[in-house]
Amino acid sequence: MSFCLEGRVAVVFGVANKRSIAWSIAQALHQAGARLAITYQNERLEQEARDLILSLPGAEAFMCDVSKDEDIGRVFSELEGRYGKLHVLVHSLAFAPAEELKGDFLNTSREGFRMAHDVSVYSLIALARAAARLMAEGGSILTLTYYGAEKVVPHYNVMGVAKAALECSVRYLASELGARKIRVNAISAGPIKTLAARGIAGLGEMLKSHAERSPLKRNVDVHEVGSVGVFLASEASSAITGEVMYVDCGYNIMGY
Ligand code: NAD
Ligand code: 0WE
Repeated sequence: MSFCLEGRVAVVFGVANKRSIAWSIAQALHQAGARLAITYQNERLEQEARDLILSLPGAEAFMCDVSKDEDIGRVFSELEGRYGKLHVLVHSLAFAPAEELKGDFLNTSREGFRMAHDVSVYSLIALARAAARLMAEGGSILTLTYYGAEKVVPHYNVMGVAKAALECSVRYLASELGARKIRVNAISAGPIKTLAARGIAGLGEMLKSHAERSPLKRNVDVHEVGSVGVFLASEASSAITGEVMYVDCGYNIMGY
């Protein structure tokens, strides 16, 4: 049993800034000894993301918009040329148009639904396919999900439907990739103040209520997601696949 990732190559998708869950996971993987490739979405985030990524010794930065097949193809051919093989893939990204996270779920638009599922769900399938080709020695694929996939969280709306599809995709991918010694799991994190959460109306109240109701009587620290990321990426979790692991201070177990 080992949490050590020395000699392992990991690619992490979804760093926007220092608050990103992807960044915490990347730092933790680095501390465990992994060689890191880290991606950011676009030119808008480039300056901040590149500076951050290059501050991790040995880490390399790549731009990838996961809604573009060409970007995914280019990044994985760069990874193949640079590292030859891959052991860990972290998928830490999601998007729905802002208006879908405000009003009624009943008013979800066709385009909002399509975008949410394309960026937040299909991308896991596309990245897993590209990564699996390079995981000749087996590997571990991780994604990030949220409780709104299974219970109604007001205003999470179409993202809840997308996260339900994401969790289900984790099971189908785990089933198919198991024979190649590739594991696929999701971390269901409690609410954390990141860029993706900051714009949400009522986030402050939600964090307060989460801290009051969770068994541990507090909110999740982003570093606690990083360490579970290392666990799921490493041989310490070698018999765990297709699973959703809660990193939420126990919030999900409560009925009242
Ligand atoms: P974040 O804003 O730091 O990360 C989201 C990332 O998605 C950003 O880096 C953004 O650039 C990227 N992204 C969006 N569209 C993209 C595209 N087309 N191509 C490439 N990248 C794209 O916020 P975060 O909270 O760290 O979110 C990471 C993951 O964690 C998401 O899947 C989110 O749903 C999940 N999550 C977040 C929380 C929370 O409360 N913050 C809780 C549970 C799960
Ligand atoms: O998965 C998420 C957020 C994902 C997200 C955030 C944004 C904000 C900016 C996806 N798309 C967008 N689009 C934008 O334009 N979380 C788990 C954080 C989150 O989001 C909520 C939450 C929580 C928690 C939205 C409503 C209610 C609760």
